[in-house]
Amino acid sequence: LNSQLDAFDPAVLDLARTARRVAVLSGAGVSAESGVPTFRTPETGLWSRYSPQELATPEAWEDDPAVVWSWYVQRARMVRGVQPNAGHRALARWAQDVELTISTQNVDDLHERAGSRVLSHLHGSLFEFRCESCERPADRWQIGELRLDAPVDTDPQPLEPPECLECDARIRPGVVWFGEALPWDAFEAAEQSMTEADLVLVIGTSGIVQPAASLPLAALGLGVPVVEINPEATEFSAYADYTVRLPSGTALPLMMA
Ligand code: BJW
Repeated sequence: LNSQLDAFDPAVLDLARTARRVAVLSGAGVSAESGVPTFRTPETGLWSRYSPQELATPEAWEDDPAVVWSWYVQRARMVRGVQPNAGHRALARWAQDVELTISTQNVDDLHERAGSRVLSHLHGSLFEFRCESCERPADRWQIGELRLDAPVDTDPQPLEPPECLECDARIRPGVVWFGEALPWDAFEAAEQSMTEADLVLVIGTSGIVQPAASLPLAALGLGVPVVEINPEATEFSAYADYTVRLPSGTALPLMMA
């Protein structure tokens, strides 16, 4: 425990003790200890010829919708099969004592399942599907057919996306792909939470993907202290006031102890 506490600048522990309004920006790293691969982990199996960065694009969807659709169905199943970790749980506990907002780039629901209310899902959700043309949410039975509660298929076959009952276009995953706009309300709410906070935590994100990665800059500009929690150095490290080089499942419970 002592060696883990050595990873903290004492000022970080002071900030955590005294903060009243905490704004969190989380990324894939916060779910890594639950067993969810981060975005920069290479793909295997049916998807091995792509990287996740290539699959999460409108181009991949146009080229091979069945491959992209199957990837999202299996990822939704995979997330259903794992549990929130100590980092997610620590944030949910902390929100009982301070005003804490979570803006996440993650499309999983592990913050919610740990008991947090998420202010912004900046990149959408694995569990929302809509028509690519008329934007009508997919019908309940269509989602039921996907059997998202089933175990991950170890040898998945490409699966054609269902059709919209309204306009016959394809149903697509409710996530934000590269080149697509983020949901404006979610982005604005996240930005406001950063500027109104007295402590910002940037947890488990590589800080590469814009515009989400710029959100903490709004806080920095106002002199709000920003702490990065990530075992590795990132694009964001140079800007952070403090860095905690530990996995979030270790760091967050210690910060709240
Ligand atoms: C741990 C840990 C542990 C490990 N504890 N930590 C050039 C310059 C600037 C911008 C651009 C550019 N060229 C293109 C752009 C724009 C582009 C972009 O930013 N590209 C970059 C790659 C350069 N951005 C966009 O296209 C965005 N849209 C946009 O700009 O729209 C403009 C527009 C305006 C108006 C109209 C129309 C358009 C959209 C971005 C959408 C991103 N979507 C994805 C996919 C979501 C769906 C899905 O999941 O499939 O979101 S991409 C992917 O990256 C996903 C993630 O949310 C996002 C961020 O990744 P994250 O969370 O940081 O994960 P990793 O894997 O990168 O990092 C994990 C970290 O965890 C690492 O640091 C580890 O060390 C750490 N870690 N274990 C704590 N235990």
